[in-house]
Amino acid sequence: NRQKSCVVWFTGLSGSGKSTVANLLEKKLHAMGHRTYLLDGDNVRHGLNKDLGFTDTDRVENIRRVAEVAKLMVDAGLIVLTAFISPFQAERRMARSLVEADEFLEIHVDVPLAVAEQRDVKGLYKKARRGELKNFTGIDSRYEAPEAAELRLQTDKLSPEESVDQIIKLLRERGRL
Ligand code: GGZ
Repeated sequence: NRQKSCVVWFTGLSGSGKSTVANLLEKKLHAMGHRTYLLDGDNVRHGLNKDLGFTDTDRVENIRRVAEVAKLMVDAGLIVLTAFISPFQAERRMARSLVEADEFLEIHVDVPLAVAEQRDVKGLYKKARRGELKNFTGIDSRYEAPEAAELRLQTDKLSPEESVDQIIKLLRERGRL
């Protein structure tokens, strides 16, 4: 089970399915005997980044710190999964630049805004539409779709299992597993 460490960087709207796919991917990788760490809002925005909100400036800093932590974890030999909206092209490019070219896989979890808004698991889109939540991605804060992601997953057409299978296939093709 000699794994080569890397970053699997998920990007997509709130409600696109990043966390669902990342959590299932982590479960499968564990079952295969790989050592991973999943960075997401739950373990980063409540701790390391609890001083940050959702202005453009704060999102840039959020992603900068996540990218630096991901790099450290790659140095430690882990397969690092990150699940943040990471809405801006420039910060995703920066995150990529911190590791070797073949160590960064960008996964665009892509659903139409209407689908994410329809799901609205936490009712945040509704709040944003009512103006009770400012700077909400897709409503009054921009999302720059990736131009050259290694993989695009349309989670309104794929099951979580199918999405994970595609990522594992890609990791194998790229010699990471
Ligand atoms: C977007 C927000 C906002 C605003 C709170 N805009 O669906 P969720 O709830 O569980 O995931 C979203 C999460 C986004 O945090 P990230 O750290 O991934 O964002 S970024 O990469 O842009 O820094 C959402 C919740 O936080 N949330 N307010 N205004 N999402």
